[in-house]
Amino acid sequence: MVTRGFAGKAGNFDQSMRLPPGQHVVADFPVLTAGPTPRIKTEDWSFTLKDGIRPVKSWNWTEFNALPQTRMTRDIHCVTTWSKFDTAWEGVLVDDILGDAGIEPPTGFTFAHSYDGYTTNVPTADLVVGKAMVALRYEGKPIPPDHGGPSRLLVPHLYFWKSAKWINGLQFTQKDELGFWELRGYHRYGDPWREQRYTND
Ligand SMILES: Nc1nc2c(c(=O)[nH]1)N[C@H]1C(S)=C(S)[C@@H](COP(=O)(O)O)O[C@H]1N2
Ligand SMILES: [Mo]
Repeated sequence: MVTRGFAGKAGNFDQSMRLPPGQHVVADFPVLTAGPTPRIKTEDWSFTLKDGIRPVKSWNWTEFNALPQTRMTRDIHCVTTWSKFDTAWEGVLVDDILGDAGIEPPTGFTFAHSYDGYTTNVPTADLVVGKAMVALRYEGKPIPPDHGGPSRLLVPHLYFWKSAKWINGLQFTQKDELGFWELRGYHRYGDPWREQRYTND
């Protein structure tokens, strides 16, 4: 009887293990953007890696798409309390961007920049060793503009505001600079498992 009961609840058990505190699962994919959706044509797109104010390397769309492409299927967690399981992305690991630029990460912090002026700060260690990518495709297709296409950062182990949509660059910084939401009361790190929603959580 114990065995049967346990087996019957296996699905729920799996779900609760994957759901951070204070979150609920959604089947749809909500859009959350601070301003209007920018429309960036891939022929106008570029991505720049900077160390402080010094540009290290830039790629156009064709060059960036020629970098090694990696698939990542991950659960994502928005600070507004929705979580979505098994989102499937494809793009370029931050490791492979650094590798193509021929550098090791020079500083402890990274600032992500986007076409809409959005920024977010992430410790560099949270972007490397396969943890994060610049995604170019979602569920096998180009990322829809509302969800950040042509390119978005994907840092799935942190709250989803860290996954900057319409990303056009990563910048290594000496200090942990605060980004758009981090300046407006959200946590500087944003670990969903520790419920780091607001500045002092
Ligand atoms: N450039 C940019 N990136 C952004 C945002 C934004 O307003 N601009 N919103 C963030 C927030 S608060 C969340 S929750 C997610 C939402 O991504 P989605 O619209 O694909 O669900 O994108 C994040 N990335
Ligand atoms: Mo958000």
